[in-house]
Amino acid sequence: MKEIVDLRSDTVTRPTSAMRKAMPEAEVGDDVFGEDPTVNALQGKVANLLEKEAALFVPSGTMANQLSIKSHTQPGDEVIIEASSHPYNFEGGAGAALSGIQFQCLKGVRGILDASQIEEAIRPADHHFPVTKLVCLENTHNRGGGSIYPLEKMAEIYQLSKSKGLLLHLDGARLWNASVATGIKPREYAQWADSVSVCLSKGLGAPIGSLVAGSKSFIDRVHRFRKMFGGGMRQAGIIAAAGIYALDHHLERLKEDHQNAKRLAVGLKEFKGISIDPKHVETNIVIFDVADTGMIASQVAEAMKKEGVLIHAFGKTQIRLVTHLDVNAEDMEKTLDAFTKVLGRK
Ligand code: TLP
Repeated sequence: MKEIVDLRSDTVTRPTSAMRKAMPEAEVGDDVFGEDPTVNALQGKVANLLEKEAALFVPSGTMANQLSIKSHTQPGDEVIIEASSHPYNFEGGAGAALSGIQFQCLKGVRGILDASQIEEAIRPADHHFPVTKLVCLENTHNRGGGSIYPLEKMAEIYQLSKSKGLLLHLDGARLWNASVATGIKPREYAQWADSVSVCLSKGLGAPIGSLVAGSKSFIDRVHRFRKMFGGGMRQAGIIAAAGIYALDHHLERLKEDHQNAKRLAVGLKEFKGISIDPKHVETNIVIFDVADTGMIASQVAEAMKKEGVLIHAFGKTQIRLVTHLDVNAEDMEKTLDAFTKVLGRK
């Protein structure tokens, strides 16, 4: 039987056997009482990596982002965010439903905003307007094609936010990828945010889990809302152990995912009708347009599936490929061969 190459997301990875072995051995306790030593160790480790006072383990990246938004805002506040960002587009409308905030969306370049755009968007102190309270950034930017926020841009936006009395939340679901690609430490990025969410279940290959990090008083609020949203877990050390294993063993190897993504981008550039610029592929996400191939994205995805390669159709003409722990260099060649069958060469 043909091995399937699954490039739909880096969330599809299965825990390695070494990771699975680390899980049943974990020391556990009731984390709602704060008594799970493995959860506490993971929270300490992530707080330390991000150089924040505290961190809290939560089930998902969505919950990490939404608890952060909830903890930073009041209903009716406005949150400035990039138009193709994850919290605005892919979290089920939670910002409005759970926090009663409204987003003001700004268009970035591959998801990256400039401080000047944000400055212009901040509402004046006039009772007609919502209160601008929070800025959300995403690094790497998913819909931006895994683009990396330049550190100096984050610093500028943070300094602007402080000067205007705003808070800044960073969706760092793939901050690990940005860090490995640039050599800039996660804490160097995190210094330019009041709160940071990070995921263990994307490139790092853990089955479950994200964390929110920030000041002690902020995390205390997040903790209260985690309880309220039903995200308090009990003997969660079983899954936290997988996260600790992932941070210890799967960080540096993200480089391989980036090389594999680059290989795909360079290979795809050769195809007729595909528009892609390999220099825009900075980490593990490859997004390209198939408008000029004569096929729409869902047809390409369907035809690729028949060749044993799963890909994600993003809208009518865009396709996303994501590299991860469960695919290797050989799979990239198989993928390019499958594209040759489906699309034909230039
Ligand atoms: N992204 C998923 C899908 O939801 C699109 C994916 O396959 O990429 N922030 C960012 C930047 C994300 O990419 C994701 C997941 C999340 C937050 C949410 O994480 P989860 O899925 O754990 O709630």
